[in-house]
Amino acid sequence: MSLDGKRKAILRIQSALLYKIREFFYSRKFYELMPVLLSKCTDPLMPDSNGSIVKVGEIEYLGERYKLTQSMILHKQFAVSNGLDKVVVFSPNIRLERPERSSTGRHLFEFTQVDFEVAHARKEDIFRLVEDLIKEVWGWISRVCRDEFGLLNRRIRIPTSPLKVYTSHDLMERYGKDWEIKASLAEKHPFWVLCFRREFYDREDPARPGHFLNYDLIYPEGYGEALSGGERETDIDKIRKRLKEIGKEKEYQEYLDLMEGKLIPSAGGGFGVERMLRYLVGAKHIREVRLFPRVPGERIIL
Ligand code: ASN
Repeated sequence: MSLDGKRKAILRIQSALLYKIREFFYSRKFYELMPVLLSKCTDPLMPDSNGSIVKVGEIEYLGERYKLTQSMILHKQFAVSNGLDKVVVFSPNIRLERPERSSTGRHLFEFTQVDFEVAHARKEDIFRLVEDLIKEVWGWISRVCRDEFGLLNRRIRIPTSPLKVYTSHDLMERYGKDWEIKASLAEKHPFWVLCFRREFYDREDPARPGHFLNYDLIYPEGYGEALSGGERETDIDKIRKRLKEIGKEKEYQEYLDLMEGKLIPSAGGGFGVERMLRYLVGAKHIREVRLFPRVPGERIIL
C-alpha cells in the first residue's frame, strides 16, 4: 500500500504547519520545553473527564504509579513560576476517550497539543498572540502550499484581527446546550468564546464570582473547538477548595505542596495540531490527517 496524492499533500501541509508554528514562537522568544508523558499527576480535565474519557491512563514503574499526560498545564505553571516568562511545548496528550467520540470527527485518544503559557498575561494578550499566529502561519502556508491546497480543492480564509468574541452564556441562550457545532456552522472565521465553569486552575473573575476568565477558540464551518485556555488561579486555597469539591485534593497533594506560595499570574492555552490541520485541509474526519490515527474505540497495531 502506498499513500495517495491527497494523503501526501496533507502531510506536506502538516510539515509546513509544524515548521511555521515553531518559528512563530521562537521569534517571539518563547522557551520551547520538551514534552513530558509521565507524571505523578496530570490535568484532570474537569468537569469534562468523567463524561468523555474512559479513565486516565496510568503505568506502574518501580512501585510508583504515573499518569499519562492529559495536558501539560501543571508543568507550564511550574515553568512560568520558576522564571521562564513564556513557554511552549509540542505536547503529545493521551485522553482515553469513550468510543462514541469517534463520530464527532475531531477526537483522537492520542494527539499533539501546542501548549503555551505567558507570565503575567491577561486573556486579551493571548487573543492577540493567537490571532497573530493564525494570520502569519496560515498566510504563509497558503502561499507555500498552494499546489497542495489546489489538489485538495481547499482555500484557506485568513481572518482579520480582532476575531469576534461571545460568551458561553450568549451561545447557550441562542443555540441551546449543544451550541458548539451550531455556532461554528454559523460563522466564517474562528471566534472566541468566554467563560466556562471548568478546570481547577482557571481564574474566577474577582469582579463577578461564578464567572471565569477562560476561553475557547472555535473554528467555523462546523469544525468546532480549536483551543482552550485561560487566565490562571493563583490562590492556592481556592485551588484546594475546588479540588476538594471534585474529590481530588489527595491526588494533588504533592503538587499543591510543591506550588504553595509560588504560583504567579499567567495565561495561556493549547491547540491541537491535528484539529488545525483538519480545518486547514477541510478533512471530514480527523483520522484523515494522521498517518497513525488513534480513533476512539478503534484497535491499533501501529
Ligand atoms: N492546554 C489547556 C490550557 O492551557 C488545557 C487543556 O488542554 N485542557 O488551558
